[in-house]
Amino acid sequence: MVNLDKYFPMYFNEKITMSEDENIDVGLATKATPKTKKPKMYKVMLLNDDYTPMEFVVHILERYFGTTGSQAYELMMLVHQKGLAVVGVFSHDIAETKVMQVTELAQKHQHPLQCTMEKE
Ligand code: TYC
Repeated sequence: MVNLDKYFPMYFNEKITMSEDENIDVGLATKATPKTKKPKMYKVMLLNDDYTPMEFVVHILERYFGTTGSQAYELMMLVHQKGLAVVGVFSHDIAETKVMQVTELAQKHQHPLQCTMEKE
């Protein structure tokens, strides 16, 4: 039999030659933390005011929040009566974009409509 130790002494140190039992954990470290995290979600809210026309809010809800006309009307009335309502929940970037789009269109039409986001 070839005596490997003679040619490769560096591979035959104490550790390598331990019994299988003693070596069982070598190289088997596992990650305790998961590799993926679920994204934080953000509520986008509309606030009531006395001046923005109801039809404008309905239009906003249909255009940027994917509601049907009747869902939009119901949501608009909820904001109108309660003062505010969550109109959608999105990842940070999408929520930020919705807030910007609503705010820009409201400003363009000189309506004081407020749209904000908040971590869920
Ligand atoms: N209160 C407004 C009105 O009576 C309508 C309105 C609804 C405004 C919802 C803003 O987020 C809003 N014309």
